[in-house]
Amino acid sequence: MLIKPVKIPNIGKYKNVDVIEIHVHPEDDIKKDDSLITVETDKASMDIPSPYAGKVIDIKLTVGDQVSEGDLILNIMIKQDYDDQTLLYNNKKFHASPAVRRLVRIFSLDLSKIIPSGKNGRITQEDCEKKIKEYIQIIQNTPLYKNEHEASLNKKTIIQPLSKINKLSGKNILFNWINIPHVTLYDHADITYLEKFRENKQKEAKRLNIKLTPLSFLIKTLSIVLREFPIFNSSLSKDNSNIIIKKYINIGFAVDSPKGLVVPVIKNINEKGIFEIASEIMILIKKAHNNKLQSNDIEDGTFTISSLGNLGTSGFTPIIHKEEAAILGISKKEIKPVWNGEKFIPKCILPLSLSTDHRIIDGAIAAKFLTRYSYLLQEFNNIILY
Ligand code: CAO
Repeated sequence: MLIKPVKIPNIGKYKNVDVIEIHVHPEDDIKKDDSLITVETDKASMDIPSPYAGKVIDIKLTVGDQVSEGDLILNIMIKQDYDDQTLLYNNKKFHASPAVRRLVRIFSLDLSKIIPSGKNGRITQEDCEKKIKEYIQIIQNTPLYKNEHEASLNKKTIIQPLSKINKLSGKNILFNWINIPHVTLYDHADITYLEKFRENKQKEAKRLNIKLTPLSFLIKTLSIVLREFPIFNSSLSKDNSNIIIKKYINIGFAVDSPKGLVVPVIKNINEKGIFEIASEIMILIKKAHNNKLQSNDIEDGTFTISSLGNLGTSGFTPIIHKEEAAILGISKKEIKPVWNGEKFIPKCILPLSLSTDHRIIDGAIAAKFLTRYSYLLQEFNNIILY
């Protein structure tokens, strides 16, 4: 799929004409030449047709706006097959290696728009990456609303600057969302025993000054499954031609800090016990809340866990971090009736969601990973065996 802007075409000598009707809505599937809007000049009204078939993403105009040639009407998601036909035709004319052509296919790039820097006009991987970065920049710099500053002056809206962390994490999140093909699987785990065990250890934790939440148990169990499924503890090489499997297990955990989302990392989990992990979690959360995280605290993660369980939610799609292959989302545990073959019994159920990079991990292995994780959480008393 490719997102394309649709702009006001050449409308002759007219400028600043009124938009009097909008015929489409976000999410509409439209055909090429369907009417998008009607504009009115002092002489006549005219319909502006869609140059593409596809799905409307968002509409950038409202009735009453004045528009001229080149103004943005809406963004449209073009159907892959339509896109492929036009791009394939264009792209055949240019020199590029199979690896570069693969990248071009993944991102639906138009080679005619890329300036070649290779020998004899060859388009290199770096040329493609430069173009992708340009597109990301354009998306980031496109204002949400055409008249956003005017609206603010009229006190209809409030403009609130993003924090430094929001800006930085937003940039990374956008990059990861665009560049990594995500697949998310949902499951749940029966953590009744684990929660009883945790409850029994609270006295000891208190004595050690440790806050013992489910997170350290979830991280410890995760490290065992990562050892069993090393592909989940990997990343793609820069040229996308190799999988780099890491022998160390460093798990990052998302923290909702007052300045925005940060992800400190606990290193070498396999060498640590649950109290030690819980203690590190406390230290890193404190640093995150006081804006004191050092680069060493947030570097070298191999897998991330994002827990919204303390806040609620029954499921969500976590976004994979750059240089990782998957991410685990945790939602709110709940006591639910579970049928044991004879009667319903109350069980503590924890919802899980796992997003994987489909280039590295397909749905089948993701399902095995998640099922195994759920099993180990349920049979937490056996964890010492692995
Ligand atoms: N279900 C229900 N309750 C849960 C839970 C779950 N899955 N996980 C934790 N809780 C409970 C804890 O047990 C604790 O209860 P008590 O105080 O009674 O013991 C309470 O929620 C608060 O826990 P906490 O927040 O102090 O600690 P934590 O280890 O559960 O979580 C952290 C730490 C950093 C993950 C969390 O504070 C946080 O910031 N979460 C948000 C992460 C986030 O924003 N992710 C989204 C990324 S995508 O935008």
